[in-house]
Amino acid sequence: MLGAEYLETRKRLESITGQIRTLALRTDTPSDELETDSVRKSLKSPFRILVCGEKESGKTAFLSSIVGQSLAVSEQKAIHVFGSNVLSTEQEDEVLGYHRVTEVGELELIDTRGISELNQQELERIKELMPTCDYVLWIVSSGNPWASKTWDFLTEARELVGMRHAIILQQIDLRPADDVPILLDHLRSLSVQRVGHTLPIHCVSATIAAAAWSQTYKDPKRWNISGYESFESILDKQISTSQEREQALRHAFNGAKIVIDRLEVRILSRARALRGDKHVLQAVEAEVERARETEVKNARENLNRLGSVVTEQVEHTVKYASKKNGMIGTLISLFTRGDGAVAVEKRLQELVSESASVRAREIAFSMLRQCEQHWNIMRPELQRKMAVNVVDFDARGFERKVDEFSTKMEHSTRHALVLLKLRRLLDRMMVARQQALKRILTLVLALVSAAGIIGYLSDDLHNELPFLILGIAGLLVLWMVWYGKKTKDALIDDYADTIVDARLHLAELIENDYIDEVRDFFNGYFPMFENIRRYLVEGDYDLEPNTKESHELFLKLKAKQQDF
Ligand SMILES: Nc1nc2c(ncn2[C@@H]2O[C@H](COP(=O)(O)OP(=O)(O)OP(=O)(O)O)[C@@H](O)[C@H]2O)c(=O)[nH]1
Ligand SMILES: [Mg+2]
Repeated sequence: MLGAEYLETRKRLESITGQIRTLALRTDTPSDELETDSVRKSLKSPFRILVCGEKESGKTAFLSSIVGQSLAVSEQKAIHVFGSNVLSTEQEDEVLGYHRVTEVGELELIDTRGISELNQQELERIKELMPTCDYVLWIVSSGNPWASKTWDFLTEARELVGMRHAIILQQIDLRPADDVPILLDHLRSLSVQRVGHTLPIHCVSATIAAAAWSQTYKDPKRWNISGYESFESILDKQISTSQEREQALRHAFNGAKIVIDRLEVRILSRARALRGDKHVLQAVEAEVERARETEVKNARENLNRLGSVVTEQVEHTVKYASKKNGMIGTLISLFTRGDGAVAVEKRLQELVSESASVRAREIAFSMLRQCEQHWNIMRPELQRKMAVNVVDFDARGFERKVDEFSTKMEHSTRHALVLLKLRRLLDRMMVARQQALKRILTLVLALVSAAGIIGYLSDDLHNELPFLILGIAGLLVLWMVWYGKKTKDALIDDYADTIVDARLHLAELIENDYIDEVRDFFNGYFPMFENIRRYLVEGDYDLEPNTKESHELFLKLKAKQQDF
């Protein structure tokens, strides 16, 4: 095919520019240099070949044999353009007709009416077309190669076509082979006369070339004999080295080069921006971590506050313990198994864990306020340095953390109280007291019983023994009351001291849980960084293939530069 080599180069350049445009679109990089009509034309414009010659010189037959397709039309127009482009740049009118013929591919073949039958307006129109053509071929038939009108027009139009024209000596099959050198000599001297130098001359026979075409292949022997083979290869070379064509490619190449350079800069600066964003995020995360560790370091104060909830409940618990060890409570416990210490401890646990929950809430809310303040200071700076939107403080998320914190600390305190085994002492003291009182009571009851029995068995109404025994029992009861009160007071005091002493121990027991929960509390920041992290990950995800692609395109483009 005509211009195959050039077309191959152009196709590759077109594909590279297409890829560059896609990448530019994907990375939001302006690619205006590749969107211009001139670039589009440089990469798309078909090869224009225009034929001129006398009537019946074989112009239509010549063009038809190039594509193996009859281009004869019945329309009586001076110019017929045959192209495959749906959007032709040529306007159809009474002088020019456009015919879509897919077989011509990247060519655009322009046939004209015989020169002697063209009026001035039509001649002017042909002259207008000439500078836009890759090649103008002057068709002369071997029967009449000195066709004067053709030579006159050639002379007139020589400035318009520059070096892009040649003579086609058509219908050579009608002449004996010996005549051809004579005709060529004649044509050469004519061209020197008319244009000052010898024009390229190609001897062809459209009839033989037409016979070379078959449905599926082109008979190489006939093609060779027809003269089309050598005509095509010469024209091919000329097209490939054509300055206009080279300039068109260079124009598109330059546009592509500007855009690829811009893309490289863009991708580089994006990579730099992403790296910067990553550092900013890391710095903010480090700052959050520092704030968290400071909070952990200052745990002691809050732990003491939490531990002190146990001392705050001393009064209530002692009151309850006192009730359990009061007269009625003690009497009941003397006759039943008694749950005194268990109930007191249960009450203590309830009171302590409830107020631990309230205290933990206070602590968590103060951490929340601190975090909020901290975020409000960090946020504007972060936003200034980052392209992505930096979210507001996630108060809701942190409130959830407050709930979690207080629930966990409530559980932890309850558990720690169990581990403290405060009940043991109370239990021991209460059991000892109850046993002593039980023994005294038994003795009182025995004395009362003995007094009763003696009184019953004695006939002497004035027997004083039973009354004496009853008196002793009465004294014993009084002593029991005194002893009960004394031991109760001692027991309550001891228990209160134990609880007060437990404060520090409690703080120690909940320390690890407290630190874990503080650390977890600061995880409330995580969702606020999520969109930034996603943005960075997506940026990285795009960046790598984009960088790779832009490098590849750059190299491909560089390689293409060698072609012209
Ligand atoms: N023997 C032979 N005859 C040819 C050849 N090329 C064309 N002819 C004949 O020459 C005549 C004119 O051919 P066309 O191709 O119509 O010539 P044209 O220059 O287009 O003529 P107009 O459009 O009328 O100006 C036709 O009868 C063709 O069959 C050839 O290579 N060899
Ligand atoms: Mg014709």
